Amino acid sequence: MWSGDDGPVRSRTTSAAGALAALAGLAVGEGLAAVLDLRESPVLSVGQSVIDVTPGPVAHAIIDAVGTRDKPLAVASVVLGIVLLGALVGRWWTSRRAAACLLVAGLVAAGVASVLTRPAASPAAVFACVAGGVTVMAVLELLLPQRGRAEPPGDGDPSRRTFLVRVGLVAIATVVVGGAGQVLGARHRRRREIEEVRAGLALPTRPASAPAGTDLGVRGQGPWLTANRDFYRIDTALSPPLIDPADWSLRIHGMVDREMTLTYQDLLDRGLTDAWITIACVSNEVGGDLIGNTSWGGVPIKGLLEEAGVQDGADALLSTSEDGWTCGTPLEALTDGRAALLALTMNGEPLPVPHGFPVRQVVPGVYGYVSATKWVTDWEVTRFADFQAFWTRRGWGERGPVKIQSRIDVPGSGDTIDAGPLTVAGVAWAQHVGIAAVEVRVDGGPWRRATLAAAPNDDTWVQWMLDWDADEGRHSLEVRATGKDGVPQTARRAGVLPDGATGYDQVDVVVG
Ligand SMILES: Nc1nc2c(c(=O)[nH]1)N[C@H]1C(S)=C(S)[C@@H](COP(=O)(O)O)O[C@H]1N2
Ligand SMILES: [Mo]
Repeated sequence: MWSGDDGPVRSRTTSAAGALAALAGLAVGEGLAAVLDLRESPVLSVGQSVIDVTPGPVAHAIIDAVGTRDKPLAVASVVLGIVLLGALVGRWWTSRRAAACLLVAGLVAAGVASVLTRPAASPAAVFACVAGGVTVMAVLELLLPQRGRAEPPGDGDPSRRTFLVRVGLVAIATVVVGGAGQVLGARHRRRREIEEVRAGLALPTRPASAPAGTDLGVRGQGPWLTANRDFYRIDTALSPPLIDPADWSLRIHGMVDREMTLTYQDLLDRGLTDAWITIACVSNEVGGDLIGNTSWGGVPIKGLLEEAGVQDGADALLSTSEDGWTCGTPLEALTDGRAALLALTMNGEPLPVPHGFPVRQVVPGVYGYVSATKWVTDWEVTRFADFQAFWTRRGWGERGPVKIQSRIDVPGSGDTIDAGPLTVAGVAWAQHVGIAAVEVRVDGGPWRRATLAAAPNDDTWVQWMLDWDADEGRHSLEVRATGKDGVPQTARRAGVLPDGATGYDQVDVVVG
């Protein structure tokens, strides 16, 4: 039985109708975005705005908790938020129509504000938001028409059957429109096109195998050479920019003698240099896996800056990606002779789309957020005093040099292992300084020196291993590294904010 306008059954019905109307509105907005070839749908755009306005520490806590699932989470939260607000609109629809309409208008306004402030703003995106809002109201008008208080529909009431039929029809239409948008979506078509262009590129490199002696091959330890598909991915892009190399260019300007614009072919004409480089994220906790090592192929940044002619007084390169992310890199790290690359390839393949296709930066010795701009399209030679980049504005350190770190991979934390001989193994890194030694201690005892694997240069991580005769009981293993500059890793524990975590990685095991 329906129990009158304000009863619990009625309010459950109106909430459900509102939620369905919100889903229908989303389907129409997203479907239109797909059909109109929008770079970013309203939901992606709002999700992206949420990511952009999230304060640094909160963003970090979220990445920490959910890892690289932060993107689906952002989208899911936006959808859930809209559905919940839709339920409220539904509840108000018959009793407080003005408030309900205001709430819908507010949601549309938030969507419009978001799509208009994105770098890929377009009037068509405004249209998609408005159409979504109109759909919400149209569906509610269909499902919850104003009716006289004298005639509440009962269970066998024809108006209830009509209601249910309409709910069913709207639900089917929502799924069809939403699904069609996904399948026919221009973005998906575009992604396929770009993947084809990428697959068709014949670049003068091939996948390399790990140099002899770099991989100790200890069971349970990850490989020295990280496969592209296993490489960590961190960026603020909800959907990666899709750029055809034929359309790509890099503008170099600011404190330079000669402004330049480089095309993809211009880079290929200069010839590609290959370099083994380990890159790491500043958000990598002690013991964490936001780090990867591969062979990058590209044009040395130093030579390009020399061509442009850096003027006196400049100390920073402000790089911007096609989707508006910014990053400031110390000019020193780009010109002191280290293998700082404008990279086109990753492990012998054109860069995968999520890793910056067609062109990104890779700089050994500084964290990704101050150096590794993916989908890069603009370089301004400037001064740190004159700008703040995406993450520095959110409280992260200005220059971001990588801190020396070491990690125990085998055994794993909490493992139960058999008593007897065992190989403890892991990795250590201090890019552009190099690792001189790695030591391990058990239960706070004396430090014992581990065996180091080979490394082709000082810009990659180094695998290490140590034999341990484990006796029964609970044990705690710790590791520390010393750089080739003689400086040991600090024991002092620090979190990742503002410029990278410190402290020893520790693994507790039960030997039984
Ligand atoms: N355009 C763009 N480039 C970016 C980022 C980003 O958010 N947008 N994130 C940076 C950060 S924080 C890191 S750690 C590296 C990660 O590179 P990867 O995803 O290829 O591992 O990319 C850097 N380049
Ligand atoms: Mo990062």
